[in-house]
Parts: sequence; C-alpha cells; structure tokens
Amino acid sequence: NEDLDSVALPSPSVSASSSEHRWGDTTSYAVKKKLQFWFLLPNGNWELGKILSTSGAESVIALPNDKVLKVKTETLVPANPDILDGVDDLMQLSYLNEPSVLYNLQYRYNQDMIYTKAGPVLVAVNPFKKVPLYGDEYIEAYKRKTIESPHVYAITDTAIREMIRDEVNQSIIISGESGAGKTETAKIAMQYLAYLGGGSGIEYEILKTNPILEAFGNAKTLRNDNSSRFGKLIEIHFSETGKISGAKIQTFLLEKSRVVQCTEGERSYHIFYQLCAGASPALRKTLNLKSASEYKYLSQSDCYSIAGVNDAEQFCVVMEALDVVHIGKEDQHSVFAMLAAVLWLGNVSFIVIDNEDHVEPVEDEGLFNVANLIGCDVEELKKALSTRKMKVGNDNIVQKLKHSQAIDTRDALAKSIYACLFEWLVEQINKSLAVGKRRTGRAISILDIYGFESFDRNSFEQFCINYANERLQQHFNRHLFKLEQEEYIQDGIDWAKVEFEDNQDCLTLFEKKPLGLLSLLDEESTFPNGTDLTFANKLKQHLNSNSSFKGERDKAFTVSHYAGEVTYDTTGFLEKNRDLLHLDSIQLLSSCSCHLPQIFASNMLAQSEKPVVGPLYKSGGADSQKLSVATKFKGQLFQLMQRLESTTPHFIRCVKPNNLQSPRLYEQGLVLQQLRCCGVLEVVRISRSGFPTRMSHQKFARRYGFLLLENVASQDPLSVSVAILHQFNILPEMYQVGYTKLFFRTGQIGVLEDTRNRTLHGILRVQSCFRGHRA
Ligand code: AOV
Ligand code: MG
Repeated sequence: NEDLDSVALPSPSVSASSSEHRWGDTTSYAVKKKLQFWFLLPNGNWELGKILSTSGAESVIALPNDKVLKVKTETLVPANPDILDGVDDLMQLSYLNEPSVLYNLQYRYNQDMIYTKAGPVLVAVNPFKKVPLYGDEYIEAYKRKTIESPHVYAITDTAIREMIRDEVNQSIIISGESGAGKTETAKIAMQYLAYLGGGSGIEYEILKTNPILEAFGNAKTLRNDNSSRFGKLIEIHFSETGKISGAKIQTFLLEKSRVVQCTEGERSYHIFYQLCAGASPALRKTLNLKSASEYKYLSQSDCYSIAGVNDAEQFCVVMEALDVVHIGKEDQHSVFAMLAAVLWLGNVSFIVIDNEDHVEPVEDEGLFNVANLIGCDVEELKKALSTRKMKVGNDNIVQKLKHSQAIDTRDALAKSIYACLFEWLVEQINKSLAVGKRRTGRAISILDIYGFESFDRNSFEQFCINYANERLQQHFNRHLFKLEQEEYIQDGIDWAKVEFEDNQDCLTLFEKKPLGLLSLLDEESTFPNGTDLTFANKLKQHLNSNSSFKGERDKAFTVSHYAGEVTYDTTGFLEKNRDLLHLDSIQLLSSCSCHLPQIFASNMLAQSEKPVVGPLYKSGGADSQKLSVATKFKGQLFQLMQRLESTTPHFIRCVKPNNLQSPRLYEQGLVLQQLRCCGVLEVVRISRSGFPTRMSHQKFARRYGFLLLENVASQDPLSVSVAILHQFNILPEMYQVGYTKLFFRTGQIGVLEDTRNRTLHGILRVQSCFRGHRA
C-alpha cells in the first residue's frame, strides 16, 4: 500500500510532489542511524527489527526472536523511538506510518487505554469487556480537567464548552463498522451530558430512553449481539444556564423485515424474547403468552438466548424505563398486546379451500389470539388475510388469495404493526422529553446509526445501511479534508496537499438521476411487471461502466464501498422498496376496538394521502400513493446532513479489534483495514501539516497591535500583523500569511496570548496603583 509513507515531525510547507522524497529521506536517515524498523512478516503482521548492516539495496536485520534476515532496505518502515510508545495523540509520532499507528493503538489497548486522538478525531478501540474508565469520579476529573487522557468524556466536554462559548449547536458523530462500539460510545457521551447538565431530572428520563429503544430496535446479528437496526439522532437541548431542558429523538429506517424473517444464529428484536421470558403470570394469561420457541417468527432462526444476557431481567429494566418516560400502565399493556399479536400472527397458517389454490386461515389459537389482542372480529381478520378488494371499472370485486399471497399479506401486517409501534413509542418518548417553551435553541446532537455491514448474503437492508454510511463518510471527509483544504486554497496558503479516499463516486452511483441505483430501483418498483431479476438486469445494462459497480451472475450486483466491496442479492428488493400494506389490512386495523391499531391505521392513511412527489404505486385497484422506502430514506439522510451542517462536528471513530467479540484480541489486519477506509492516517497527516489556528489580519492587529514597541509606518492590518510576528520572533515555518487571514501551527498563538495577558495585567496594576495613589 502506498500509504506507507512517513513524515518527520512538523516540517513546513512540503509540497505533495516531495512526499516520496521525504519518505526516502527519512528511511535513509534512519538506516544510517541503525534505528528500529518495522518489517512485514509473510503472515501480514508487522514485526519490530533492528538493522545490523546495510549494503547496497539490502539490509540484514535482527528480529526479536533472534532471527536474522536479509531484506530489501526499501521494504523497511521506520519505527518510532521507545519514548513515543503509546502516545495520546497520533500527531505526536515522529514517524507516521501504518505499522507505527497500529502498534501505538495496540500498545494502549493492551493497557485498557482504548481511546487515542488522531488529530481532531477520537479513535475508540472496542475492549469487549468492562474497562475502569467510566463513572462519576472520571466524569468529575474530566470536568475539572485533572485528566488529560483522550476520552469520550473529553470530547463531550469540548462540545459543551464550544456550544456555550460560540453559541453554536454541536454534534457528536459516531461511526464505525457493525459491532465497533458506536451505541456504547453514544451512551457514554450521554452520561457525561446528563451529569454536567443535570439537575431538572429530565436527564434521568433521557438516559432511560436507551434501554427502551434498544429493546425495540436492537437485535442479535452475526456481527453484534446488540446490533442497532435503526439509526438515531438524539438532540439534547440546553437552557441559558447550561442545564438540560429537554431532548428530541429522531429515528431512521427500522429494519422491519427482521420481525418476520431472520437468518440462522440471529434473533428478532430483543423485546420479544424479553416479553416471553419476563412477563408476569397475570400478563402471560391476558396475552395468552407462550415461550419464545412456540412462535414461528422466533423459532425459525433457532437462536433464543444471548450469552451473558438475562432477558427476563431486561424486561423489568424496560418496564421501569417505560414508567420513567411517562408511558402509562394502560399504554404499556397495549404495547405488550401488540407484541403478542405480532407473534401470534406468525403462527397463523392457511389451508387450501378450492382447486384454484385459494386459501383461508386455519381457525386455531393463532387466529383467535390475534383477533382478540388487536380487538377485531375473527371473520374480518380472516377476510383481510385471505382476500383482496379490487376495483375493476366501476365494480368492486373480491379476489381470493393464493397461499404465497396470503403469507405475504400476513407478514406485511405483522411488520407494519411492529414498525408503527416503534414509531408510536418514539413519539410518546418525545412528548415526555419535549423541550419547554423557553428554549434557547442550543443543543448537542449525538448521531448513532447502524454501522457498515457485509455478510455472506446482503439484501435491501444492507443496501440502505451501507448507503447511509457512505453519506456519513462523505460528511466526515468534507469536514476533515475538503473544507480544510479549500480554506487554504482560498487564502492562497502554501501547504502540503493530503490525498484522501473520496467516496463521491460511490455516492453518485447511488444518487444519480435517472441512472443511479436508487432511481433505477424506484423506476422498476413502479412497473407492475418489474421483478428482482428485471431490476438486476437493468442495473447491469446501465451501470456496468461505472467504476464502483459490477454486475454479477443472476440477480446480484457488487458495489465498491469506501469500507470494502459488498455483493447484494436483489431478491426481495422491489417488494421491500414498495413496502405496501394493502388497504384491506389498514381498514382492518382501523376497525379494531383497541386504540393502538386505530392510531396505526390513521397514521398510515395520513402518510399515503399526503401529496407526494415520486413514484405512484397502484396496487390491486386500491389506490395507495406513497414514497418508496429508498426515496424516503434518502430524503431523511439529506435532511440529517443539512442539520449536521449547521453544527460544529466532533468525530468519534469506533474500531473493532476482532470479529469474535472477544476481549484482549487485537487483529492487526482487521484494525488496519478500518483505519484505512476511514482515512485516520490522512486525518493525522493533514492536521499535522496544517495550520489549525486562524485569525483575520484585522482581528490579529487589533488584538496584539498594542504590544508593538515601535511604530509601524503603515497602519494597515497586514503591516501591523507582520510587524507583530517579527517582533515576537515567530518562526517563518510556524505561520503563513493568507490573503485575508493569518494561519498558525498548533501552540503558536499561545505565546502571544501569554504576553498579551501579562501586559494587560501590568497595565491594570499600574492603573489601580495610580488610582490608589490619587485617593
Ligand atoms: P455498534 O453500535 O457499533 O454496532 P455496540 O456499541 O453495540 O456496537 O458495541 C458492541 C458490543 O461491544 C457491546 O455490546 C459491548 O459488549 C462492547 N463494547 C463496545 N464499547 C464498549 C466499551 N466502551 N466498554 C465495554 N464494552 C464495549 V451496530 O449497532 O451493529 O453498527 O448496527
Ligand atoms: Mg449500535
């Protein structure tokens, strides 16, 4: 990899073309000094070695196991002196190269120091065990700044301070692959905010939303035992005095297919197992509840428990949390009834009633329980599950369903009930957390979405999740690379351009109109005869020349994401994108005597009645007009990015050290791949070669001009500024003069500030002496 490049400590204004040069230079310097080197072993791991001798292009090196090897000198990568082992910030490394970064993170990880700064970004390596870094004592220490070590608390503290100082909203944006630790990190940040901004009691409610949303929106996947299956932005509002005044949660696209279908070894949403394991005898009786293994939706994946998790205990935690966010006992009971109804729906089966393969639901406990739990007539339920009303010309006719259609109708109803329940819960939580009228508008948002996923088989859900991650990566790039570099160019600064992996091509592949993945998907979804196969063929026909796209055999295609290639199987794409719930099912829900199904029905009707731009779906004569899932999601993501753009971002990158969810296991290759795809090295490089402190000529002249000992001939701000820089002997490589601003390297402005403060104090003392004298 060409990333194997190294830079000595801040060297000013190196141009991009000299970067190879630089790398060669430091190597030959290090070779001459017989310093330590990294040597790549055949197994892909880096080993530390010492040069014994060098002749021509070859060197003899000694590895720690007393092995002596002859290697090509150019393959050696300089290592940092021991004194730099485990530095807090990768910016401090003398040699910035991949093995040194890997080693530094590992060195810290082995000592439970899971956080490291990479310039402005916090890197968090998942410990997969309890680490003693959290709690009130630590929070106090970070608040009082008696600890300097990088931490989520420190980042959160900075966000609070900048919110108050600059009067600008802040965001904490957490990214990383599935299982890397985003959700845990988000909770740690919330803990800190609650502690510092607490007092009104609302902070306690905010923290309690976590167990609720995790129970209803998280599930065990092959990647993560507690994987978020929805995206979440929580906006925490503050009053003028810096106290939390309320919060608002926005969620993104819940993976609802999981309710009716999940892969072997995975589970459906936690709450189902919690309910089955933890419901009181009375509740079991009213809901006719059985154990999880009796429900088809839960038994199909043959996985009921999670190591180290007690579902029954968790159920109590969730019930308590529901109390805290003011969801009344009656509503709670309705929620559990909906969950039980979903489970029983999965057990509804069908029998063939005529020789045309039309079916009817079997009248068994499944059917009766569903009718009972949602409060509808059994006959109405039977009709909704086995027939479809259609309009042909001016006539209304009733079409009987075949087996597979009936199953789809049943599953669509179960998914809708669950998704509506989730939305309703979030709405109730938001009502409870609502910000009072006297809001200042100052807020800190924490973003925790589902991480990048790549399984053996990837479907529409992975397609959406990975698209969201591309968007987020773009935001990250924009802030850490593009905006920074654009500012240098605008101000005519001489600086080292840092190359980074731009993911714009991949985003374009998704978003381009009319020939992008999303547009083509929507187009095919509107065709009555469109199938997953015609969709896949259409993609191949139009996109095969695209660098990020590759058509595969049959119904598959591959996308080159920033985090790696993923092959998607289009099976189910169209149906999931259309996401139709038949009008008969909606009408069934609105006819129910229970209040939740009624609310769900009216929400669904409201959604499909809204005038929408985008594809119009006509299905079976029942007009239902509705945005496709992908288009709605894209719109949500755009809105999200817009909202984030108006905030000062703080980035946390979570890294997964192994795929086994095991403690103490650090796989170099896996970590390296994650560091590469999010550009951690480049972030460090740009921060180091950059000039993070900026001040306009005017402001600089105004702030420090009075320190000048000699009068400057011209009074224009630029001349004054330059005179100040000269007087204070600021080294030329430590600053740059732009067209409108001065740019400084880290720490430079500190010297001037000190002098300014000392001088101001001196003046004040003199003044007060003078006043004292006169009195
Ligand atoms: P994710 O949010 O990034 O995945 P999680 O935050 O759920 O990942 O973390 C996965 C697991 O790693 C947790 O359940 C913990 O066991 C462990 N873990 C993470 N961070 C810590 C920490 N700071 N201390 C101790 N254990 C931790 V996904 O939601 O799948 O993208 O969709
Ligand atoms: Mg998560």
